[in-house]
Amino acid sequence: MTNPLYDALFAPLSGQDRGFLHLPDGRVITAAMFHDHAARSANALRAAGLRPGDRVAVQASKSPEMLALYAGAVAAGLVFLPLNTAYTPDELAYFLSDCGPGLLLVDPDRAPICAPLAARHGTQLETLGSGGSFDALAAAQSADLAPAPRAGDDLAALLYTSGTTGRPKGAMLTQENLLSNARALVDAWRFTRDDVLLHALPIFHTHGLFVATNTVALAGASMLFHPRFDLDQIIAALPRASVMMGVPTFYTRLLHDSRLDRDLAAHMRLFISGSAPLLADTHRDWQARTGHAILERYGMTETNMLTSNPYEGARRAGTVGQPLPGVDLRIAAPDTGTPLAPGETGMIEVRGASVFKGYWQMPEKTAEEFRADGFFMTGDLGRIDDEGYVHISGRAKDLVISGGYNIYPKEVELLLDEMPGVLESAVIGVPHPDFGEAVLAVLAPTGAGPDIAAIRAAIADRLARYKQPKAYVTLPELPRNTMGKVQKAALRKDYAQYFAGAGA
Ligand code: MCA
Ligand code: AMP
Repeated sequence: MTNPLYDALFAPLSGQDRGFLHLPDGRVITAAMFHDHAARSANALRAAGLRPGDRVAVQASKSPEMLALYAGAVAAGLVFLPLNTAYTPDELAYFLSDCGPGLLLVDPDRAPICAPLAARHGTQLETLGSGGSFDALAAAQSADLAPAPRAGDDLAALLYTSGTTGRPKGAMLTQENLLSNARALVDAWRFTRDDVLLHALPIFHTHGLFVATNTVALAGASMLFHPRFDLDQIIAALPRASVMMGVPTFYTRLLHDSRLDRDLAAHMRLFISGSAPLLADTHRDWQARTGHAILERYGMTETNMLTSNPYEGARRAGTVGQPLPGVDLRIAAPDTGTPLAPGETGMIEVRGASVFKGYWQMPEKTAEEFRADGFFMTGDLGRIDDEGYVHISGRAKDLVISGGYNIYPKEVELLLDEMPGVLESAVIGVPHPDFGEAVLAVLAPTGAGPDIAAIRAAIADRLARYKQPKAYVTLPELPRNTMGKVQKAALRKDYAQYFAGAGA
């Protein structure tokens, strides 16, 4: 039996002298070195007692070691669970209790904070990178590897997405979900082994981990592997790259820099944007400055990539393009699931090989989000125009996307509602020049009213920084409709200009 994802993505790297990861400090990790590191990581995971199907959680800085751990986990048949480095120990505790990983890997400096947590959940703890304990364990292993046999339907990864109830759900992604999507993207975006991807995204989410690295690995291409988006470093690296993938904030930050011009982008073949809406103005400004039309695509953690503007043909500003091969996409009435007439706006629903298997140990929640005929309800609202391009017009789900990170207001509101002086809260996303949307908290007071400084301090250790409101306003009461529901749309309109002057 085979291990389809490992066999297609990572086995072919074996013995190849070509560069695979080019690091900003000048170090080059060849494909062969990466392969061997992945093989040692797989053997180390086994030595730690993990068996196929077990979860391995990692909350660590972006590094070649972390990417090799992912490849090693796939090789060993484990379920890879990457976690945002911004999550606080409180947030981490939830993931450990929800899916019981056999092993948690963290940066060495986080070990003292995470050790009691791991002990409480019966999870082994190792440290990764900068001479961590797992690196030592891996170095002691052989690079000979017998990959664990896996079927396409077996899980390869578990990625948590927050929910409208405030309780994160683990999206179960199979080998086939990931592999089919990587194949579709290599074809759609014409990746070849000559490509060099400028990689500055985090690798704990679908975009940076699967869309970027799976595509590169499958194509036999290479990456300029940057720890984060640093404007100067990105500008310095662009002339050596052929493709960049980014969230819209990457593009708006670059546009604010006078060094961005046609010469700087002359070596590039393709700029891709996703994870959040790219403003049509950004698309046009980018084309005017660089001569390149950004290719916008759309996807979700649960579904992988669903649509893409064409490689050849018109890349339309303000649209996310057409469904990728293998993706059935329809627009349906949100309440009933009845398909709507062409051009009408409704719920975007999808079906296909890249769509996940369900939420970890939440069969009821899973059933609620699928129609009887197998279509998954994305929670995004949109329409398909007469040339087949999908336009996203809004969200049926209460979600804020800030700089490409998702924030579910409910999770923040539950914390704010507990604070002294707060009767109730409404958390909304309003336009922000740098992050696209930013989180604003609207509070209704009780008693002496809220102490904002105290609230900021109280949530600091409980909520990842990017989820924390960038500003607070207090109103005598929250606006409600006749049904008693808080009118968030009205609040979003009232505060649409709130961050207009914020630095971009
Ligand atoms: C950082 N901060 C943020 C964000 N990032 N606040 C809100 N939203 C954010 N995205 C906070 C910092 O903690 C800091 O807070 C302050 O804002 C300024 O930080 P700064 O140094 O400017 O930020 P940065 O480190 O430069 O990061 C901005 C970033 C980063 C480069 C846009 O957020 C990023 O890499 N985003 C990509 C997210 C991503 O990969 N999403 C894909 C999800 P303070 O100063 O108060 O301490 S996958 C997905 O969505 C689907 C499947 C898809 O379609 O791809
Ligand atoms: P996540 O659950 O983090 O995978 O985020 C998925 C959500 O990001 C989708 O349901 C959309 O709301 C949003 N999204 C991703 N790509 C785009 C895009 N190109 N334009 C608009 N929204 C997008």
